[in-house]
Formats: sequence, C-alpha cells, structure tokens
Amino acid sequence: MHTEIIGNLQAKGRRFAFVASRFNDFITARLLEGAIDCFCRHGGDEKDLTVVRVPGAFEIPIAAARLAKSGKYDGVICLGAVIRGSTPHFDYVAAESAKGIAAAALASDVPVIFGVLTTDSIEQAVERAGTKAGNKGWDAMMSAIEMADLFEKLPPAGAK
Ligand code: INI
Repeated sequence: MHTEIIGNLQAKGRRFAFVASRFNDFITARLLEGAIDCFCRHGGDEKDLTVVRVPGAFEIPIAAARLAKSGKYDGVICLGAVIRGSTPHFDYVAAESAKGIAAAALASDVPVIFGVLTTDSIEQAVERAGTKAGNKGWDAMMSAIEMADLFEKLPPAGAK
C-alpha cells in the first residue's frame, strides 16, 4: 500500500491574488471573470481575492514573485494573453513571461499558476477565453485551488 497525497477542490477560506495584464484586456478580462466564477463556485468568497494589474505579460513575473513571497496568499494566478503578430516580439514576451512565472513559482512557497494564453491569432485567444475552447482562466483557478490544498498537505522541506 502506498501513501497518496492529493489536493481537493475546495476554495472555502482560501486567499488568492491574481496578476492580470492590461495588454489584450478584452481577453484577460474574460479570463479573470472565468477564474472568479470558478473560485466562488468552489466555495470561495470573492472578498478573499486580490487583483493586481500589470501592463503586459512581460511584467507579470515580477509582480507574481512579490505577491507569492508576501505570505498573504495561498496562491497566485497569472493571467495574460500573448498573441502572435508579424514580428518576433511575441516569442520574446511569451518566453520571458513563462520562464519568469516558473521562476517565481520555484522561488516561493505557494503555488504560482500559469494562466497566460500564447496563441497564433486573436481568434484562438477568443476561443480560450470563454467561448468554444472553454475558459483558461477557469482552468487556471482550478489548478490554483488544487495546488493550494496540496501544498498544505505536503511535508515541509527537510521533513522525514
Ligand atoms: N504583452 C502582452 O501581454 N501580450 C502581447 O501580445 C504583447 N505583444 O504582442 O506585444 C505584449 N507586449 C507588451 C509586453 O508584455 C510589455 O508590457 C512591454 O514590452 C513593456 O515591457
């Protein structure tokens, strides 16, 4: 018999911070709506949510890192939309945003969730922001709720 540690999908009493980029706000606003709806429908209280706005996906990591280390939240959810244009700019912004969010997660003791769309077209982004491919903000919130619960159950570093 083995030991299994899993995170449950119960958000009651949890506090989360979002870092949402203003760039492509017509998409990120939908992601945020989906995430808040998900939180409330899993027992969370909207008063326990904080939304921090940053200019673009490139700026998400530095704000996420600060929030994650603050000790005030059970997790941080990063929401953005990087949409490919006609120059290589997309590649730099998307890669730095993803790498930076991963680095913020590893450097903190709470989950930091990657809810940044990286799409080839506006249509693909719209599809993932509450239309035919679901809402990736909702999905990011589900991951945050599960990971926050899991983190409470995981042994601390150095425990035997
Ligand atoms: N920021 C985004 O969030 N999405 C994009 O699609 C995007 N594009 O394509 O340029 C974008 N650029 C801005 C970037 O995130 C920074 O805010 C800017 O470079 C200032 O540092």
